[in-house]
Formats: sequence, C-alpha cells, structure tokens
Amino acid sequence: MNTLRLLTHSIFMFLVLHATYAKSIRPEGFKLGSPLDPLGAKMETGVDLQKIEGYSRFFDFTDKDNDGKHSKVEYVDNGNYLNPQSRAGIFNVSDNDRDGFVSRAEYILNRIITDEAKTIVQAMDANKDGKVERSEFIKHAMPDKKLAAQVFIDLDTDRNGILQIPEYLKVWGMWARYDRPSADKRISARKAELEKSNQAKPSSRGAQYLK
Ligand SMILES: [Ca+2]
Ligand SMILES: [Ca+2]
Ligand SMILES: [Ca+2]
Repeated sequence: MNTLRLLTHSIFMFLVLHATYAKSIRPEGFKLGSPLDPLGAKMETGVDLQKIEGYSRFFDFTDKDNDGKHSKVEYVDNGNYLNPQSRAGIFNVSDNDRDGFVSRAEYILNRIITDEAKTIVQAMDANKDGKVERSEFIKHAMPDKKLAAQVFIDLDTDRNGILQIPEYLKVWGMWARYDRPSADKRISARKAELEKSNQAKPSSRGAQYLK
C-alpha cells in the first residue's frame, strides 16, 4: 500500500515538475514547439536526400568502430568540435531515446535541427560580430514583435541579452523534439518521402531542369 502511495506521489510530482518546466520555456499562450513556425524552422522537411547523406557521412567519420552509433568515448572524449563540455551537451541532447548512445538517425536529426537553428539565428546578426543581441532578434526574427520578445527570453538561457552558440540550441532542440516521433521515425519518414518524390519525377535529366 505504501509503495503504491509512493508511486502515485512520484508520478504526481513528475507531472507537476514537467508542467512547470514546460511552461518556463514556452511563450505564453503558445503550444510548445510552435515558436519554431514563426521563426521559419522547417526541420527535417527542409532537407533533401543529399543533405541527409552528407550528415550520414559525417556520422561515419566519428563512428570509429563502425557499430552504427556514437559512444561517449567516440564523440565526447575523442571528438574535436568546440570543447568537451559542449560536446557532452550536444551528445545528451542528440540522444533522444536516452540509451547512452547517439544513433545515426539521432545524429542526423540533431544536425538538421542545429544547423537550421544556427542559420536562422546567425542571419539576424546584422552587424556581424558573431552575437545576436536582443534588438537584432526582435527586429529580424518574426513579424510578431511581442512573440519575438518572449521567444528571445526563452532562448537567452543565461539572460545576458545576447544569443551565442551553443546556448540557444538547447531550448531550440527541445522545441524541435517535443511531442514528436523518435529520430528514427522522423528521418526514415523523410527519406521515404524524398525517395518517393524522386521516383515520381519523369527522369533524372528532367529533374535537373526542374531545379
Ligand atoms: Ca560507434
Ligand atoms: Ca540514443
Ligand atoms: Ca545569452
């Protein structure tokens, strides 16, 4: 009986914490995930097969033992992107299913999300000093300035009025994954869709002219 009560209590606390947390990174009145629409994020629907294959090749460089997944040793300890702390952060965000490894699909999805986020945010850096200030963000992010101000607060995780890589990627990454299928499902669905539309084209020669 006590165990049951403890379990009920734990579930209740989880729901309370989850609700509080979800609210803190969400502009009021908007469903979690929707700030990405006004920001212009397309996520996996914005990439073609070539892009996916390119990411897949990058995945192989780091997958030294060719077992189809990145271990912490392969990515965090032996990696060379940014610094170990940033790599650990990226690794944990990428590991959607929390099995301690980053699968090919998890890596590809993370690259899609973060590369697009960086492209969108850095394009707002009007004076090209590598940082996106609050005023730059509000001016360029979206037509709804009130929403832009709310979204900025969510992305500026250290609250210093400036967006820098990688701080905003964490929140953006949560929005891009919240309430969506697994990385595996998303990447294979997108690939299937692209392969189908490739087959529907009259010929590869014809497809070239369509570009
Ligand atoms: Ca591996
Ligand atoms: Ca994983
Ligand atoms: Ca900041």
